[in-house]
Formats: sequence, C-alpha cells, structure tokens
Amino acid sequence: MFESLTGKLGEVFDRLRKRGALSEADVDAALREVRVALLEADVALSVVKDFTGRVRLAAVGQDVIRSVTPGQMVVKIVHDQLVELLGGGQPVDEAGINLRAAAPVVVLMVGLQGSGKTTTTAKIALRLKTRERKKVLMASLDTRRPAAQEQLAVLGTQVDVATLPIVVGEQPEAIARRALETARREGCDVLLLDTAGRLHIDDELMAEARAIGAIAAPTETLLVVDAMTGQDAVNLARAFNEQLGVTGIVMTRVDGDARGGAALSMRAVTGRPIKLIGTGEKPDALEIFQPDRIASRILGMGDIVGLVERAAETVERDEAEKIARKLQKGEFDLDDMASQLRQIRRMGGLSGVMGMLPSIGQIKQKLAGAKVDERVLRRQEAIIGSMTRIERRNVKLLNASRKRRIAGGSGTSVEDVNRLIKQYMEMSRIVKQVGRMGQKGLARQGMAALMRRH
Ligand SMILES: Nc1nc2c(ncn2[C@@H]2O[C@H](COP(=O)(O)OP(=O)(O)O)[C@@H](O)[C@H]2O)c(=O)[nH]1
Ligand SMILES: [Mg+2]
Repeated sequence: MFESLTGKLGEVFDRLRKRGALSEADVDAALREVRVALLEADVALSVVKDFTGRVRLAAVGQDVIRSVTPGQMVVKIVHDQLVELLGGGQPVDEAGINLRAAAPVVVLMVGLQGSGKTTTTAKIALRLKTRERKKVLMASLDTRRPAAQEQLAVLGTQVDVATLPIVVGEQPEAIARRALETARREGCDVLLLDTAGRLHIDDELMAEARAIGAIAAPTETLLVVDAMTGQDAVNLARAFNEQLGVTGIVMTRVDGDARGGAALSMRAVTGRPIKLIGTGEKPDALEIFQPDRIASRILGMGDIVGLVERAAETVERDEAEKIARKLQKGEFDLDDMASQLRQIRRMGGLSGVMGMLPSIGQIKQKLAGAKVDERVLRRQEAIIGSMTRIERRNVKLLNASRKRRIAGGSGTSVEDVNRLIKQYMEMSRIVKQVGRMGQKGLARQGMAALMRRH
C-alpha cells in the first residue's frame, strides 16, 4: 500500500527542493500536484480539499518562502499534517487496543464476510498473549457460515490460545453469554468475540451485532475492513459506526496493492481511528497503526522503528538494540550484515523488511526484484563466515587473492564474493543515510535525506 502515492509525492518534493527559493506560486503549484496525487490514491475529495487547505495555511503562517530551506519546510508541514490527518493527536494504546476496563475485557469483532474478522481475532489473541502476557479466550459467534467456528478453533490451536468449546446448534446470543461466563470463571483478561459477517450491510446483521453488544458490553467494537475495497471501506465504516458505535477500525490486506486512500480518509470521514492493520495472512502479521510512522512511510522515510521492532521479536532483544544503535550511528560492517541476513531469513524474506526501509528507489527495487531465497542467504552467510575478523571489519582489504581464498572456503565463486561485497556497499550506504537522520531528528532530517535522493 502507498507505493504509488509515495512515488508521486517524492517527485513533487524533489522538484520543489531543486528550486531553492520558492515563490507563493511555486508552493501552490506543488500543492496542486499533492492534491492530484492524493485523489489518485483514492483519498476522499472532501479530505483532500481540507488537507491541502491546512497545508497551505501552515505554509503561509510559517513563512516558508523566506526560509533558508523552503522545500524542506513544505515537506515537514505535509508530514505534520499527514500525522494529524491519520489521528496523530490521539494517544495510541500500547497494546493496540483499549484494555482499560475490568477483566474480562470484551472485544467485539464486526464486519462484512471475508473482511478478515476471524483471522484478525486470532492475530489479536496472539499479540495479547505474547506481548501483553494476557490470558485470552476467543469465541466464534458465527453460526451462519459452515465451519466458521471450527476455523477459529483451528487458528486457536495454531496460536495456542483457548477457544470456547463449540456447542452445535447454539445461537449467537447464547454463545455470547456462555463465553462471558467461561471467561469470568477461568479468570481471563480478555474475551474476543468473532461474529458472522454478511455480503452487504443489512438490518439483520446490525440487529444481531447490537443484541450481542447488549449482552457482552464490549470495551472495543472493532470494525474489520479490507483495504482493497478502497473508498467502500470508508463508507462501510461510516454506516457501521452510525448503527453500532464502532470504537476502532482494523484495516486488513494492507500488504496488497491498495492505493491507500481509504487509510488516509478513514479518520476524517468516520471520526474513528484505525487501530490495527493486517499485513499478511500469518497470525503475526498485525501491526499497531501509528500515525507518525505511517506518515513517514508515505513520505518515503521508511519505518526504521518498525523494522527494528520486528527484528526484536525474532532475535534476542539486546542484539536488536545493538543494531539499532549502530544504525543510528551509521555504522555497519560485514558482521552486522551477516546478522542481518540471519534475521531476514528468520523474518521470512526480504519483502516484509524492504517495505520498511527508507524508499531509496533503485536499491529497494533491485533487492525486491532479486527474489532472494533462503539458499542465497545461506550462501552469503557462508561467504562472510569464510572471512577473517579483520576482513569483516574492513572490506577494503579484500584483494583478488583474498577473494579467491574466501570463495574456496565457502564453496562459492569469486563473482559470488564480489556480488556480496557490492550488496554490502549498498546496504552500508542505506545505513549511513539512515544514521545521518539520527533518532530524534528523523522527522526533520529524514526530509532532508528524502530531498537529497537521486
Ligand atoms: N493478505 C492478507 N490476507 C488476509 C489478511 N487478513 C485476512 N486475510 C485473508 O482473508 C481471508 C478471509 O479472512 P477471514 O478471517 O476468514 O474473514 P471473515 O469472513 O471476516 O472472518 C482469509 O483467506 C485470510 O487469510 C491480511 O491482512 N492480509
Ligand atoms: Mg469469519
């Protein structure tokens, strides 16, 4: 998601930066392009108008034209307004959802059929279990679709979270009551209720969800919507919110090629925040929606924090922290690369990782296109493993005879070794660039880096 928008905004800002001095007309022209880019990304017209209006107002107020780096200032303003648009003013729940209620905290999942409710229920359960150390119970109230309850039971086994035993023929309201009793009796912290969807919004669906809500008194009523449905997702959210009182949105299939307009319009149109996003089919493919990070991602600044966090789950935390510190300092040697390669393997391939790196166009494409498979990663690790410690610290030492020795030692060819060195140099360049941004100054400096691209 957001790729095309990111590309277009990048072009607009690149041009702006090249100008040096900016007239008010330049800013207006750039804003017209931003407006087109947003509309093409399928952002609601009213939201686009409001957004560009705010940016313009802020730009005028901050005297962009007279500032030393006007292009940068415009991008900073766009970034800040994006954060705002995505709901940045509100605090984000640490667990991704609101758990501030007496146990068992009830979370009700609603949405259309196929939007990803059942999958997301299991994802949330896994997240609460592993990160928040919560005792979770899941119950499926979907008595409509054949085998829907079994689907949740299977997922429950997979993520090792309890599901309410299935009683054949029991109706949704009765299941809700039994689930509550069971959760109380067993001292559960959180009860997740997965409900039946429909193909369209209908009165029956709403009535059923309302009846369940009346019984279960949920702290969160999460509407699950599919990002691929574009503006329909926003209209749907508005309708559900009016009728049911939704507390948050989960947007699924963000890993697809949705243009992202729905994500950008959601908050402004429905008044409800996106709380979580589904980034894949696997149970761990769920992320907290953090406006500042998403805004940075849209503006091509990458999501270093997300990257490091994801790494932290697959490697020991101190190793991840070490890498984060190095990234910030812009340090990166072949030992670091070997440890990155190991992580990439553990994190399940490059595609997930690359989406989070700053958008340094060609390299990203090159790496993504390379379809790096496990064998290649292992070979690269072997090459690094055949180097001496000193060589790993200083790649410049690698002359022809050393390369031959390394190729022999790792059962590869000199070309393989050269390819690895080249890739290392590219990664190293990314890391240095990221490092220059520093942690605190990421927002501001990141803009500069964005501008310096190409
Ligand atoms: N790629 C991708 N697929 C998803 C995501 N969330 C759910 N799905 C898939 O969408 C399909 C429908 O999901 P399901 O949870 O059964 O939908 P429900 O009818 O609302 O319960 C399944 O094949 C899921 O694997 C996501 O974030 N990304
Ligand atoms: Mg389902």
